[in-house]
Amino acid sequence: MTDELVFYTHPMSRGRIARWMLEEVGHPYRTEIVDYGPAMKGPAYLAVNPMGKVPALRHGEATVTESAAICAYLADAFPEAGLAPAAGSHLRAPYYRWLFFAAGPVEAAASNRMLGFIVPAEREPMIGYGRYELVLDTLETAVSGREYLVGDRFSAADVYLGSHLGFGMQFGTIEKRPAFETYWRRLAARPAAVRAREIDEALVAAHPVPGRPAAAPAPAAEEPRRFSGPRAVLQSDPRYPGWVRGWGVVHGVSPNWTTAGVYATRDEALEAARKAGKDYEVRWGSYDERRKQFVSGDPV
Ligand SMILES: N[C@@H](CCC(=O)N[C@@H](CS)C(=O)NCC(=O)O)C(=O)O
Repeated sequence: MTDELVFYTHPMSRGRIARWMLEEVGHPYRTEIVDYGPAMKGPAYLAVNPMGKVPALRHGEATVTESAAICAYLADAFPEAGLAPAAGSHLRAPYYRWLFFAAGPVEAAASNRMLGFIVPAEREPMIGYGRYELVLDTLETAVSGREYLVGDRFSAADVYLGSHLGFGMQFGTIEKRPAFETYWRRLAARPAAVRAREIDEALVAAHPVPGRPAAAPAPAAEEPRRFSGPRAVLQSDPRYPGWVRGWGVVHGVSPNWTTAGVYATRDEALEAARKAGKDYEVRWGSYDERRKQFVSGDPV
């Protein structure tokens, strides 16, 4: 058995976090793309990760799953990359703290936010993350006025927590705050981050997400439909004309919106919004990569 690194991933997944970490480490690795659907849920891949989820990493006889664990494992397995403070040093305190904070409270708060779930105030004491705003305020304190989370060096904690901030702001699950944007801009410009992004972007077309074929019929021009009540926002993806990234519910008049990460045709998404049984206003527009914003001519 060699100590080959085998990286199981999909270009549209949290595997992007692990790919960035692999690129930071700089050790050669072999990528196995696992497509959503039967390949990810079949016996061959379930033997690697019984969750049937990506990413996963094999290193010789060792297997590690969970993006945060993969980042931490790689930092320890390749100490020459300098991506973790020395074992036993006091800097392990912030290192573990922010890695675990991102994998636990941040991930849960952002996921619930995406689904429109708000923790009732009386339940906050028993929910690990308490309240979404509390998590964001804590993150803001962590990244404000400093370059990196741990001492004055970039580490695996920046890869993992930074990814949550970056992807979260991109998909609308983490609200944009100046401190997050400053921190993320610096991280996203790192050569390894750029390389990782380019590798995955190049793989997207050949590995579509289920329910979202590579070529979909172009949508007919449609007037935005107006309803009262919470808003469902449809976000189109320029790479897949005619298909929407998902639909989400925005309560009240808010510039923030959420997506459910479900891929569907526009009509399916409209139908799903209708079936939700409430009144919805549906905005149809596009996602401006450059400005990272939903663009719609339709006034809210
Ligand atoms: N906690 C895991 C989450 C992994 C995960 O949910 N991966 C998604 C893609 S981002 C997946 O593989 N979904 C496929 C499925 O569940 O069928 C991690 O951080 O690695």
